[in-house]
Amino acid sequence: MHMADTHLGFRQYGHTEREWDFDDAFRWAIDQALASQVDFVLLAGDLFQSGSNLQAITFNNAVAHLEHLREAGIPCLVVEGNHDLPPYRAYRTRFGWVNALAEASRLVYLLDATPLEVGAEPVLASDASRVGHYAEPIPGVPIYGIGFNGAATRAVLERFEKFVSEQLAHNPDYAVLMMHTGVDGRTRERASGNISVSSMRGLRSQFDYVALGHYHMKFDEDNWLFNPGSLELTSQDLAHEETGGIYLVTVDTEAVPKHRVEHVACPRRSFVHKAFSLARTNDPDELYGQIEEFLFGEREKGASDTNDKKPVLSIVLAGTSRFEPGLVDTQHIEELSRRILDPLLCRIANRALPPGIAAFDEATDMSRRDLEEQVLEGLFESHPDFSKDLTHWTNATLEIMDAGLKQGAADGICNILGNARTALTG
Ligand SMILES: [Mn+2]
Repeated sequence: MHMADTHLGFRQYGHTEREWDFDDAFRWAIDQALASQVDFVLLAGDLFQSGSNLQAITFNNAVAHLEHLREAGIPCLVVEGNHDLPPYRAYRTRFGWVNALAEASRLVYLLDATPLEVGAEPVLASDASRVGHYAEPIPGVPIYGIGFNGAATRAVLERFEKFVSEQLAHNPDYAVLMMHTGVDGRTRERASGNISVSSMRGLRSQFDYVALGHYHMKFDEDNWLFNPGSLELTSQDLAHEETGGIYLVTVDTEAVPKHRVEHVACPRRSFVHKAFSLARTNDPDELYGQIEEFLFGEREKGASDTNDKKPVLSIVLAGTSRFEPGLVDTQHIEELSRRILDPLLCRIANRALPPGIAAFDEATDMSRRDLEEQVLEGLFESHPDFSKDLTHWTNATLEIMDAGLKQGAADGICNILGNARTALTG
């Protein structure tokens, strides 16, 4: 089983219940490992939300949950993520939380093998010493790890490739490389610490499975690179992505391909998010009506949900308002929300701009989606052919953008446009 980014101790929005959600998700993943009787677990970094400010109870819960794996004789192999780093890391010691859990026999900690001098033998982690450069939970199946290396990632990978070509001359039955790193092209930001799939090519013949962590959305590449996604939702911005979870991997070295990989989504608290544009609303009462209608719709949807956790609700007011946006009573919106949807918590952000202001400067904590919606609305609003069906064309454009990003064929995009036009003209 492969998981990553469990972020234990994340008190999202300052809410204790959210902290327990992350704990529940971790427990769920461990239960999956137990139920499937896996041979070993890979945890590709970011076990904790904050190694530099780790609470005793969070550490204690990790110890307790991991104990279930130990009792079942299932080793849990881990690399250190950027969130796991303890404070004072630079101060003479490399001992961190992951070491502490290895000392307590809860984890097997895989250190980067790359700093090794050429010719030096990598250290095999064993039951006696649960820290090493690689582990072999099953004879003939070596697992190597590379933790978070930030901007040095590319250089570390080059050294690792050299190390592998010199040291791994023997032919293992099945080999795994576990890494905590981002991959180019998976978010719009380009981070210096990312790897690109092409830069990994040299390792393709040496490793059968690359177990990634770091980015919180689920993705896989080439039946070779696997990123399970964070178990719980760490940011509203990722709510539209496929739900993160675990990979259950079945290996048959005689078969082609050698593995069968199944992703199981983690049952999560639901997030309900909606942006209302004040560009389309004449006064606060009309807005309250729209919100009420939306909340009733969500309540209906939630009724058929098997998840009994109350949702996290977020409502954003955006756009250039037709009236003074300060007239909106956010407390009233909160009361409506509590009465109709009864969420765990309700976040309301009024980012609407007063009439006549076309610019927006408060984009910092808007989701990308809201921002795009706002920009498109602004563009369509100023165009006589589109302004009367603003929402319609905004939605159609967002759909086309999505299709484009997913490398949709031109035909698919034409269909979306055709459908959008037919919907208006009948
Ligand atoms: Mn993470």
